[in-house]
Amino acid sequence: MLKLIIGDKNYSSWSLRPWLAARQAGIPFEEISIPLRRATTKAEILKYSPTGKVPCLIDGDTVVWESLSICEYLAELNPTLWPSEKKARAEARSVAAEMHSGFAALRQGMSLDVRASFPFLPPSVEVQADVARIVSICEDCRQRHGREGPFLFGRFTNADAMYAPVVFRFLTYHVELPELPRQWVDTMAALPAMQEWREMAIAEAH
Ligand SMILES: N[C@@H](CCC(=O)N[C@@H](CS)C(=O)NCC(=O)O)C(=O)O
Repeated sequence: MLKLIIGDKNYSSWSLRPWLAARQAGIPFEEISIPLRRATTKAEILKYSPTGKVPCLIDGDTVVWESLSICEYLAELNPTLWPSEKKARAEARSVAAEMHSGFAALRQGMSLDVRASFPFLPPSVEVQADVARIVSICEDCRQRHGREGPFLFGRFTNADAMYAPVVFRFLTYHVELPELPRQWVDTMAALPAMQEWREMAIAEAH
Protein backbone atom coordinates (compact mmCIF):
# COMPACT_ATOMS: atom_id res chain seq x y z
CA MET A 1 0.00 0.00 0.00
CA LEU A 2 1.22 3.52 -0.76
CA LYS A 3 2.31 5.63 2.20
CA LEU A 4 1.72 9.39 2.06
CA ILE A 5 3.67 11.43 4.57
CA ILE A 6 1.93 14.71 5.36
CA GLY A 7 2.00 17.59 7.87
CA ASP A 8 -0.74 19.21 9.95
CA LYS A 9 -4.01 19.40 8.06
CA ASN A 10 -4.63 22.92 9.34
CA TYR A 11 -1.36 24.36 8.05
CA SER A 12 0.19 22.15 5.40
CA SER A 13 -1.09 23.39 2.07
CA TRP A 14 1.45 21.26 0.19
CA SER A 15 0.21 18.10 1.89
CA LEU A 16 -3.41 18.73 0.90
CA ARG A 17 -2.66 18.63 -2.83
CA PRO A 18 -1.56 14.98 -3.32
CA TRP A 19 -3.78 13.81 -0.46
CA LEU A 20 -6.83 15.18 -2.29
CA ALA A 21 -5.64 13.91 -5.67
CA ALA A 22 -5.25 10.38 -4.28
CA ARG A 23 -8.63 10.50 -2.57
CA GLN A 24 -10.43 11.82 -5.65
CA ALA A 25 -8.73 9.22 -7.84
CA GLY A 26 -9.72 6.41 -5.47
CA ILE A 27 -6.08 5.41 -4.89
CA PRO A 28 -5.77 3.75 -1.46
CA PHE A 29 -2.94 4.96 0.77
CA GLU A 30 -1.78 4.86 4.36
CA GLU A 31 -1.42 8.31 5.85
CA ILE A 32 1.52 9.15 8.10
CA SER A 33 1.03 12.51 9.77
CA ILE A 34 3.94 14.45 11.24
CA PRO A 35 3.18 17.62 13.24
CA LEU A 36 5.08 20.64 11.87
CA ARG A 37 6.91 23.38 13.81
CA ARG A 38 8.30 21.10 16.52
CA ALA A 39 11.88 20.46 17.55
CA THR A 40 11.58 16.89 16.25
CA THR A 41 9.76 17.70 12.97
CA LYS A 42 12.77 17.74 10.64
CA ALA A 43 14.23 14.49 12.00
CA GLU A 44 10.84 12.77 11.79
CA ILE A 45 10.29 13.84 8.18
CA LEU A 46 13.86 12.93 7.19
CA LYS A 47 13.05 9.31 8.06
CA TYR A 48 10.96 9.32 4.88
CA SER A 49 11.75 12.33 2.72
CA PRO A 50 15.23 13.30 1.47
CA THR A 51 14.28 17.01 1.50
CA GLY A 52 13.08 17.00 5.11
CA LYS A 53 9.78 18.38 3.80
CA VAL A 54 6.29 16.98 3.42
CA PRO A 55 4.51 15.70 1.42
CA CYS A 56 6.39 12.59 0.41
CA LEU A 57 5.04 9.40 -1.15
CA ILE A 58 6.49 5.94 -0.63
CA ASP A 59 5.54 3.13 -2.99
CA GLY A 60 7.65 0.09 -2.08
CA ASP A 61 11.24 1.14 -2.80
CA THR A 62 10.13 4.22 -4.77
CA VAL A 63 10.25 7.55 -2.94
CA VAL A 64 8.53 10.57 -4.53
CA TRP A 65 8.83 14.07 -3.11
CA GLU A 66 7.54 17.53 -4.17
CA SER A 67 3.76 17.82 -4.31
CA LEU A 68 3.59 18.18 -8.09
CA SER A 69 5.76 15.10 -8.73
CA ILE A 70 3.56 13.12 -6.35
CA CYS A 71 0.48 14.26 -8.29
CA GLU A 72 2.23 13.16 -11.51
CA TYR A 73 2.99 9.75 -9.95
CA LEU A 74 -0.64 9.37 -8.88
CA ALA A 75 -1.70 10.19 -12.45
CA GLU A 76 0.43 7.28 -13.67
CA LEU A 77 -1.65 5.06 -11.37
CA ASN A 78 -4.89 6.73 -12.44
CA PRO A 79 -4.57 8.73 -15.69
CA THR A 80 -7.94 10.48 -15.15
CA LEU A 81 -6.01 12.89 -12.90
CA TRP A 82 -5.03 14.73 -16.07
CA PRO A 83 -7.41 15.68 -18.91
CA SER A 84 -7.49 13.06 -21.66
CA GLU A 85 -7.22 15.58 -24.49
CA LYS A 86 -3.65 16.69 -25.30
CA LYS A 87 -4.23 20.47 -25.41
CA ALA A 88 -6.27 20.49 -22.19
CA ARG A 89 -3.65 18.25 -20.56
CA ALA A 90 -0.87 20.70 -21.48
CA GLU A 91 -2.90 23.58 -20.06
CA ALA A 92 -3.73 21.69 -16.87
CA ARG A 93 -0.04 20.88 -16.39
CA SER A 94 0.82 24.53 -17.00
CA VAL A 95 -1.58 25.90 -14.38
CA ALA A 96 -0.47 23.20 -11.93
CA ALA A 97 3.20 24.09 -12.49
CA GLU A 98 2.38 27.80 -12.14
CA MET A 99 0.89 27.08 -8.72
CA HIS A 100 3.83 24.91 -7.71
CA SER A 101 6.39 27.58 -8.58
CA GLY A 102 4.49 30.81 -7.94
CA PHE A 103 2.01 32.75 -5.82
CA ALA A 104 4.55 33.47 -3.07
CA ALA A 105 2.72 36.62 -1.95
CA LEU A 106 -0.55 34.72 -1.53
CA ARG A 107 1.22 31.98 0.40
CA GLN A 108 2.71 34.51 2.78
CA GLY A 109 -0.12 37.03 3.03
CA MET A 110 -2.93 34.45 3.27
CA SER A 111 -1.18 31.53 4.91
CA LEU A 112 -3.22 28.36 5.20
CA ASP A 113 -5.25 28.20 8.39
CA VAL A 114 -8.12 25.91 7.47
CA ARG A 115 -10.12 26.14 10.69
CA ALA A 116 -9.77 29.94 11.08
CA SER A 117 -12.13 32.65 9.87
CA PHE A 118 -10.65 36.13 9.69
CA PRO A 119 -12.56 39.36 8.95
CA PHE A 120 -11.81 40.67 5.46
CA LEU A 121 -8.86 43.07 5.39
CA PRO A 122 -7.73 44.65 2.10
CA PRO A 123 -4.75 42.51 0.99
CA SER A 124 -1.42 43.94 -0.17
CA VAL A 125 -0.99 44.87 -3.82
CA GLU A 126 1.12 41.73 -4.33
CA VAL A 127 -1.54 39.45 -2.81
CA GLN A 128 -4.22 41.19 -4.89
CA ALA A 129 -2.19 40.47 -8.02
CA ASP A 130 -1.95 36.76 -7.08
CA VAL A 131 -5.69 36.59 -6.40
CA ALA A 132 -6.41 38.32 -9.73
CA ARG A 133 -4.26 35.78 -11.58
CA ILE A 134 -6.04 32.85 -9.91
CA VAL A 135 -9.42 34.42 -10.74
CA SER A 136 -8.31 34.79 -14.34
CA ILE A 137 -7.11 31.14 -14.56
CA CYS A 138 -10.36 29.96 -13.01
CA GLU A 139 -12.57 32.05 -15.32
CA ASP A 140 -10.64 30.98 -18.39
CA CYS A 141 -10.79 27.27 -17.48
CA ARG A 142 -14.44 27.37 -16.48
CA GLN A 143 -15.48 29.26 -19.62
CA ARG A 144 -13.76 26.70 -21.82
CA HIS A 145 -14.48 23.50 -19.89
CA GLY A 146 -17.67 24.35 -17.97
CA ARG A 147 -19.83 22.16 -20.19
CA GLU A 148 -17.70 19.08 -19.37
CA GLY A 149 -18.16 19.33 -15.59
CA PRO A 150 -17.82 21.66 -12.57
CA PHE A 151 -14.02 21.53 -12.12
CA LEU A 152 -11.26 23.54 -13.82
CA PHE A 153 -10.99 21.10 -16.73
CA GLY A 154 -14.45 19.57 -16.46
CA ARG A 155 -13.87 16.49 -14.32
CA PHE A 156 -11.57 16.67 -11.25
CA THR A 157 -7.88 16.71 -12.22
CA ASN A 158 -4.51 17.45 -10.65
CA ALA A 159 -5.06 21.12 -11.57
CA ASP A 160 -7.91 21.25 -9.02
CA ALA A 161 -5.74 19.39 -6.50
CA MET A 162 -2.92 21.93 -6.89
CA TYR A 163 -5.35 24.85 -6.36
CA ALA A 164 -7.27 23.18 -3.49
CA PRO A 165 -5.50 25.14 -0.71
CA VAL A 166 -6.65 28.35 -2.44
CA VAL A 167 -10.22 27.25 -1.71
CA PHE A 168 -9.56 27.17 2.04
CA ARG A 169 -7.57 30.44 1.85
CA PHE A 170 -10.43 32.23 0.06
CA LEU A 171 -12.88 30.95 2.70
CA THR A 172 -10.65 31.74 5.71
CA TYR A 173 -9.89 35.29 4.51
CA HIS A 174 -13.37 35.96 3.02
CA VAL A 175 -12.10 36.89 -0.43
CA GLU A 176 -14.87 38.22 -2.67
CA LEU A 177 -14.96 36.45 -6.02
CA PRO A 178 -16.71 36.79 -9.38
CA GLU A 179 -19.34 34.19 -10.26
CA LEU A 180 -17.27 31.47 -12.00
CA PRO A 181 -14.45 31.28 -9.44
CA ARG A 182 -17.07 31.38 -6.66
CA GLN A 183 -18.88 28.41 -8.22
CA TRP A 184 -15.60 26.48 -8.48
CA VAL A 185 -14.76 27.27 -4.81
CA ASP A 186 -18.22 26.06 -3.76
CA THR A 187 -17.83 22.86 -5.82
CA MET A 188 -14.42 22.14 -4.30
CA ALA A 189 -15.50 22.98 -0.75
CA ALA A 190 -18.45 20.59 -1.08
CA LEU A 191 -16.26 17.59 -1.96
CA PRO A 192 -16.53 15.02 0.88
CA ALA A 193 -12.72 14.72 0.91
CA MET A 194 -12.32 18.52 1.37
CA GLN A 195 -14.90 18.47 4.15
CA GLU A 196 -13.10 15.56 5.78
CA TRP A 197 -9.76 17.44 5.58
CA ARG A 198 -11.41 20.47 7.20
CA GLU A 199 -12.95 18.39 9.99
CA MET A 200 -9.60 16.77 10.71
CA ALA A 201 -7.94 20.23 10.74
CA ILE A 202 -10.50 21.36 13.31
CA ALA A 203 -9.86 18.23 15.38
CA GLU A 204 -6.08 18.77 15.47
CA ALA A 205 -5.00 20.01 18.86
CA HIS A 206 -2.06 22.05 17.54
N1 LIG B 1 7.88 22.53 -2.86
C1 LIG B 1 7.50 21.58 -1.82
C2 LIG B 1 7.14 22.37 -0.58
C3 LIG B 1 7.04 21.48 0.64
C4 LIG B 1 6.99 22.26 1.95
O1 LIG B 1 7.42 23.44 2.04
N2 LIG B 1 6.48 21.61 2.99
C5 LIG B 1 6.43 22.19 4.33
C6 LIG B 1 5.06 21.98 4.97
S1 LIG B 1 3.72 22.66 4.06
C7 LIG B 1 7.40 21.45 5.24
O2 LIG B 1 7.62 20.27 5.06
N3 LIG B 1 7.94 22.11 6.23
C8 LIG B 1 8.72 21.46 7.24
C9 LIG B 1 9.98 22.17 7.54
O3 LIG B 1 10.37 23.03 6.73
O4 LIG B 1 10.57 21.86 8.57
C10 LIG B 1 6.35 20.70 -2.35
O5 LIG B 1 5.75 21.06 -3.37
O6 LIG B 1 6.08 19.63 -1.79
